[in-house]
Amino acid sequence: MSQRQPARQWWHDAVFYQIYPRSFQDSNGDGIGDIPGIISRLDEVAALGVGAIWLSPVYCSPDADNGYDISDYCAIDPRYGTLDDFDRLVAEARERGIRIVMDLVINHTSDEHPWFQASRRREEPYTDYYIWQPPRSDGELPNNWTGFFMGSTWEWDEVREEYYLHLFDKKQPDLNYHNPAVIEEIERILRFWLDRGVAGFRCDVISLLYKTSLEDGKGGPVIRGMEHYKTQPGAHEILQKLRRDVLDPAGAFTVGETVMVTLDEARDLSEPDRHELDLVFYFDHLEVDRLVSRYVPKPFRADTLLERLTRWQQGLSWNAVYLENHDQPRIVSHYGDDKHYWSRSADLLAILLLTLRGTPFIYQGQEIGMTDFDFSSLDQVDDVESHNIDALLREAKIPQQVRWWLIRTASRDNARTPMQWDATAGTGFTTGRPWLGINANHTVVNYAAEDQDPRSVLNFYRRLIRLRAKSPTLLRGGFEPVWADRSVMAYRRTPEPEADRQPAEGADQAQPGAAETGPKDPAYTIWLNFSGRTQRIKQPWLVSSVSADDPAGGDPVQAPQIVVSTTGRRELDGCLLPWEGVVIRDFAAEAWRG
Ligand code: TEU
Ligand code: CA
Repeated sequence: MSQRQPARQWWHDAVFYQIYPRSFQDSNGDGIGDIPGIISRLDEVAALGVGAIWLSPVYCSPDADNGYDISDYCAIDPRYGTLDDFDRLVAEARERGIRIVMDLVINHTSDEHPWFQASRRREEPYTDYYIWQPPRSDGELPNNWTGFFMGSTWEWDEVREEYYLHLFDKKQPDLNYHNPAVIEEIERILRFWLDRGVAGFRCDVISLLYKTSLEDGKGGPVIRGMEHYKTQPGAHEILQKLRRDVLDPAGAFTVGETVMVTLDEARDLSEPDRHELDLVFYFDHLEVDRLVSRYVPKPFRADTLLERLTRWQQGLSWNAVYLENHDQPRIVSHYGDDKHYWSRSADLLAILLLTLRGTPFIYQGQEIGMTDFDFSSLDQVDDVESHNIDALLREAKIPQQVRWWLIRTASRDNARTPMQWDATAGTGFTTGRPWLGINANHTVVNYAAEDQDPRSVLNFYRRLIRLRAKSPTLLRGGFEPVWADRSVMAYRRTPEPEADRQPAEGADQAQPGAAETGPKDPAYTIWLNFSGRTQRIKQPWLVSSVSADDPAGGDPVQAPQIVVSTTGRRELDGCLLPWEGVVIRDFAAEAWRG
C-alpha cells in the first residue's frame, strides 16, 4: 500500500483527547462526572495542545453498560446535564480551537428505548426494528452464537414471545439493519448532533451492524458466529449511504471502532476512495502479550509489537494511533512498568504514541501516567463485562484467585477510575462519594503536582505534542521499521517527499505544519527499551554527535541529535538504559521515497 499523502484534513494533524464523562470531573458532588465538570476543565485539556475531544456517551441511558446502552439518542442524561450544557461545551471548546466528536452507538440500543418497548409489543412501525426469532423447532435457541459479554446472544421476551439478539448485554438489543426505517432513524440522529456543531463521530462496534444471516457459527465458545456479522458487505453499503446522505454534506469526521478487524477489512472500511469511514481503531497492537483479546496474558515481545505496528502503519493511508481507551488497561501498567519505572516507562509510551504515523488519541489520565486500579476484590468492580466473566469462570469451577487475577489484569474498570486532578481525598474529581474507587496513588499521580513539575509525565506529553506539531516529518512523513529484539524496538520516520509537501486543507498559518518553506525537516529515528535492564545495541546508528563528511562531497552532514529522551541523556554510547526511549533527529537520512 503506497503511503501517498491523502488530501490533508484537520484530523490528520490534530491530537484527539478521549473523555469518559462519568470519571472526568464532577461539578455537583454526586460522585459522577458531568458536562459542566468537563467545561470547567477545558483549559487543562487545551493546555495539552489537543484539537478535538472524543466524548464517550452522555445520552439518556439506564447505564447497564455505562452509557453504551442508549434509551434516547437526542437527549443528554440528566446525570450529565442538559442540551444547553452540551451547547455551551461545544461553544467553549470551539473558543479554545477544540472540536467535539460524539460517540455513536447504533449497533444496539437500550432495551428501555421506546423503539424496543414498541417492538416487543409488535407496534408498527417498530415491529422489525430489532432482530427477533422464534425458538427452533426443537425448542432450542435460534442459533449457537455467543456474545462479547459471554453467554448466548439470545434473550427470551415474555411480551413478544420470541427471542431477540444482543451481541453485548441483554439490555442492549441489536438493531435490525435490514430495515431501511432503522437507517433513516440513524440519519435523523446524525443530523441532530451535526446541527448542534458536532465535528464528527466515533462509531461504536460499527463493523458489526449488518447480520448477513443467522446461521449457526463455527469455532469455539468465545464470540461464536462472528463470521455472519463482522464487516459484512451490507455494512459497507450502509456506511457509504450515511456518508453520502449526511456525513459528507456536513464535512463530518468519522472513526470506527472495528473489533477483530483485519487489514483488508480496515482498508475497505477506511481508505479514502471507499467513502465509508475516515479512520478505524484496530486492536492488534494492544494484544501482543495476550492469548485471547484482552485476556490470558503471555510474555510481551518488542519485536512482535514492531512487526504488528509496521503492518498497520504501512498498510493504511492513515492510522488512528492509540494505546488506551475506556475498555483497555492503562498502558503504563500494561506495556510499561508502573512499579519500578513508572515515570520513565510512561514517558517512553508517550514517545511511541506521538511519533507513530497517524492521528494520535490520548485517553483521559494517560497524559499524567495514571495506572490500573488498586482494587483488591470483585465487589469494588462495576463493569458488567468483568462480572459476567467472573460468573462464567465460576461456573467453570475456576478458583477465585485465578478469576481475580484474570479480571484484575483485563478489567475495563482499570481505565475508568476517577481522573486524578490533585492529592486531596476526592482527588479534585468530586466532593461527594465517587461512583468508582479512586486509586490511592492519586497522592503522587495527579494533574496539579505534574503541572508544576517540568520533568513530569504531563509536561513530557506537552513537549512531545509541541514537537510533533512543528515537525512535517512526524506529522506526515513515512514509517519504516529499523530494528528489534524481544526488549528493544526502533523505527524511523522519514521526511515526506517534495511532491507531497502541501499546506494543510484550508490551512491558516497557525495550523501545525502549514506551508513549509523553511529547511527540509529531517528524519527521526526512535529507539525504545521496553525492559528494566540496560540493553547494549550493536547497531552503528545508535550513536550520536558523530558528524560525517557528505559522501557527495558537500558540506559535512550535521551529526544525529537526541531531541527527546526519557532519561535526559543527550549522548548515547551504544546502550539503552532501563526504559530509555530516545528520539534522534537524523539529518543524514535519505528522504523516504514512499
Ligand atoms: O466496545 C466493543 C468491545 O467489545 C470492546 O470491549 C472490545 O471487545 C474490547 O475493547 C477489545 O479488547 C464498544 C465500547 O467501546 C464498549 O465500551 C461497549 O461496552 C461495547 O462496544 C458495546 O457498546
Ligand atoms: Ca455530577
